Amino acid sequence: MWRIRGAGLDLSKRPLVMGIVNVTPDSFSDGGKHASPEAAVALARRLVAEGADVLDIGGESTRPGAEPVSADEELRRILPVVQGASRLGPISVDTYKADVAAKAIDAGASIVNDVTGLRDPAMRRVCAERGVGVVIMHMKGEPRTMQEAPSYADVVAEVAAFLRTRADDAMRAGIARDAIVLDPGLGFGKSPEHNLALIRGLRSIAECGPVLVGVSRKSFLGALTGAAVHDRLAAGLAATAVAVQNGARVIRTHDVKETLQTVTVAQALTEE
Ligand code: HH2
Repeated sequence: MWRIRGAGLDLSKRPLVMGIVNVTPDSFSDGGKHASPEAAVALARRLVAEGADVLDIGGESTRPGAEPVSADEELRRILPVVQGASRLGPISVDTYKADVAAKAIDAGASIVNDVTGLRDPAMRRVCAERGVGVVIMHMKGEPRTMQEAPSYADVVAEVAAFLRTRADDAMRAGIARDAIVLDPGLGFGKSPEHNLALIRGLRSIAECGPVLVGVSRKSFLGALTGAAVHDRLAAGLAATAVAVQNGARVIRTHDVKETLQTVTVAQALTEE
């Protein structure tokens, strides 16, 4: 079970599908499409109807090269959507700002998805006090510059060590072990080859705790296939199937219906 604020999400039957709701003008694949609260809540409703187990609501793009936005602006974007979507199912808030997380939790979120891996002690405190679930993600550098020649001696070992350290810090701050999900952060300070190595080597990260991956529409899929951003669904589903075989327990995606079919079949074909 993934413990999320007094409730639990069952990670044992099949991998969970986390549907992406980007309330941003500039996300890399869907920027501006759901920027009004009404459009974002309508998307949330559609993703739940398609079978999303969790919704991940974000108000700041973290695509390569993105500039940060203020906490006030992020809250203005997401709060009405968190409020409007919270009766649909469990809500995750995609933020690295402690203030934003606290207000989103008050508005109904029960998971904090932090692309900086709970680096900020204030964020660890907020998550511990409120008993929310957390996603601890690996990122090398920061979005503005992270894709400028990322390098690792052994990407899988380094990402696993980072996630283990950050999970230990989180537990020292009072976050329960079973509230924590780990994410290698595909596309965050990684070359196409680094992303492939991480999916191939996911087993060794899964030994540290339940793993979430986000491959949806990402550029390493384009680097492999030549497909443009809106034409990467099949490529992403192939990567999803292998990630599930290698132990992924949560898949973050824009395309819920297709991803749910993929994880269901991949799970059925995976020997435990
Ligand atoms: N990827 C993105 C954003 N948040 N969170 C986690 N835990 N894992 C990911 O792989 C991840 C994430 C980037 O994708 P998207 O939200 O579609 O784009 P943008 O950051 O441009 O809004």
